[in-house]
Amino acid sequence: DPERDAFLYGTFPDDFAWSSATSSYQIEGGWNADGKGESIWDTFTHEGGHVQNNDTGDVACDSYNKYQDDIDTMKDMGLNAYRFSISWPRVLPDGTIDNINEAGIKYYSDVIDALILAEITPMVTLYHWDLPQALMDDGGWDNETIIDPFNDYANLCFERFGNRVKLWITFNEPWVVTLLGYGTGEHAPGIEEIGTTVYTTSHNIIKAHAKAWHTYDDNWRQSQAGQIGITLNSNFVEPIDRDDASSVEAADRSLQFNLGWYAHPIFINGDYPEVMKDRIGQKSMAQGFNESRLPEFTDEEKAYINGTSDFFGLNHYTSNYAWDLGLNLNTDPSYWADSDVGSMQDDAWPTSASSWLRVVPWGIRRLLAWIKKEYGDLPVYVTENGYSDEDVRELDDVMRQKYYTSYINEVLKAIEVDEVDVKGYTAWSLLDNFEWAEGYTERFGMVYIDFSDEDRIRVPKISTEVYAEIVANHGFIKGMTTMPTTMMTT
Ligand code: GBH
Repeated sequence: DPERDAFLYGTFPDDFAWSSATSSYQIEGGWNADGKGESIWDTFTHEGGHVQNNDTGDVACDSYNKYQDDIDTMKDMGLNAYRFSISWPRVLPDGTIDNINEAGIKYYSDVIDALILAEITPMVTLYHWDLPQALMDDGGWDNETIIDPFNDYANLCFERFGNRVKLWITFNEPWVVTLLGYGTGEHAPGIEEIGTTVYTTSHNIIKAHAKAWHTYDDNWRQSQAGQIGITLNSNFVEPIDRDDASSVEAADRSLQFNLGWYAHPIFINGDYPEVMKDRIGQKSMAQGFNESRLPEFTDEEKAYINGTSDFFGLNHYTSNYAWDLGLNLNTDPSYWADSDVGSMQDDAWPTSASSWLRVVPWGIRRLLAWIKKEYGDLPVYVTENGYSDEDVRELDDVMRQKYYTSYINEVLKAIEVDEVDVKGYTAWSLLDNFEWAEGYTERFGMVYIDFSDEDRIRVPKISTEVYAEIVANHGFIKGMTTMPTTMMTT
C-alpha cells in the first residue's frame, strides 16, 4: 500500500505543541517527602510481588529534586510544552481538602514557574493513577462518594495553579485505571473483577470527570481562560479482512468497547455506545444477572456528561487486527468476552521491549481519522506516543528514532491530508522511568537513567536529537540530517 509508505515532507501549524510527557509516580520519587501521603502505588509496590524485580517508585528519577534538570533537557530540545501529572496525595495526603500539604503545593508551583520561565507550556494531568490510599480504604473508584473529593482536589488545583496552567487533563486513560486496576489486577489496587467492577468504576470515573469539567467551566474558565479535557488510550483496530463486513464491524466494535466506552458519553450524547449496552445487556441476562453489568446513566446524568471535554486527548502506541467471533451468550462475565472480537498483531510488525507494543506507524493516522469521523472535527492532542527498549544503556536508540519519525510523519498526514485538527504531539517519555508492573525493565525515555546510580544522572539518547530536529524544523524538510536513517522501512 504505497499510500501507507510514502514519506510526506511538510510542516506543522505554527502554534503546534511539541511536547513530552511523564507522570508523578513514574518519575518523582520522594514517596514520603515533606508531608506527602501514601498512594495506592506506594502500597502496591511496598507489598511486593506485583512488580518486576519488586521495583518501586520510592526514588524513581528523583524528579522531586531534579525537576530543573528535566526542564533544561526539554529547553535544549526546543520543546514548547510539557505534560506532567500532579500526585493527589502529595498535595492532599488523606485525599481530602481538610488537610492541605503546602509543601506539595509549593513543589508543583515551583515546577510550573520554572517551565514558564523556560517558555514551556505546562499541560497538567490531575489523575495519572496514584490515588490517595486513604480513599482506596473507602473503596477507591468503586465508591461513588469519591466523586466529591476528586472534585475538591481538582478545584484546589485550579485555584492554586490555574493562573499559570491553561491546559488541564482530568484523567489519564480511564480504560487502564479500570481494566488493569480493577479487572486483571496487574496494577494497583490489584482487584480482579473483570466482568463487573471494571464497569462500575468506569461509571464513577466518567461522572467524576464531568463534575471536574463543570467546576472548571462554572468557576474558573472565565477568569483563567484555559481548556480542560480527558485523555483516552487506544490501539487502532484494523479489520483482518477489509472485504469482510463482519470483520469491518468487529474492528469498529472493538474501538467502541475501548475508546467509545468513555468518548461516546463525553463527546456524543452522555451515554455508552449502543453496541456496548446491547451486548453487555444480553450477556448479563444470559449469565443470570438481574440487570446489565454495564450501569445506566439517568437522563439528568447524560445531559451533565455530554460535552464535557474541550479537546480529545489521545494516547496511542500500537495497532491490531480484529475479526468477529459472533455473538456468544455462553461466555463468562468478562470485559474481554463482552465484545466478541478476536484480535492479533502481525508478526512482521517490528517489536519493542513491551509485549503489547509493535511498531505500526499508519495506525495513528487511521485512528485520528476514525476519531474525526466518529466524534466530529474536534481539537485533538496526541498526549502520549512512544517506544520501549530494554534495560540496557543503548544510547543510539535507533528503533525509537525511527518510531518517532514515522509516527510524527503519519500525524502530519492526518493534518495535511485528512484535515484532522491535531493541536499537539507528545512523546512518551522524556525520561526512562518506572513502567508500572514492568518496573524499570522497559524503558520509554529519550533520556537514559541508570536506576542503580544514586545521582540518577540523565544521559540523552540520540532520539532527543532526532526529535529536536523535527521540532526545530516544525516538521520535515528536505536535507534534515537525521531523516535518511530514521525512516521506517517496514
Ligand atoms: C501509558 O499507558 C501510560 O499512560 C503511561 O503511564 C505508560 O508509562 C505508558 O503508556 C507506556 O506503557 O495487553 O490488553 O492489557 C499505555 C497504554 C494500554 C499499554 C494497555 C498497555 C495493555 C493492553 N497501555 N496496554 S493489554
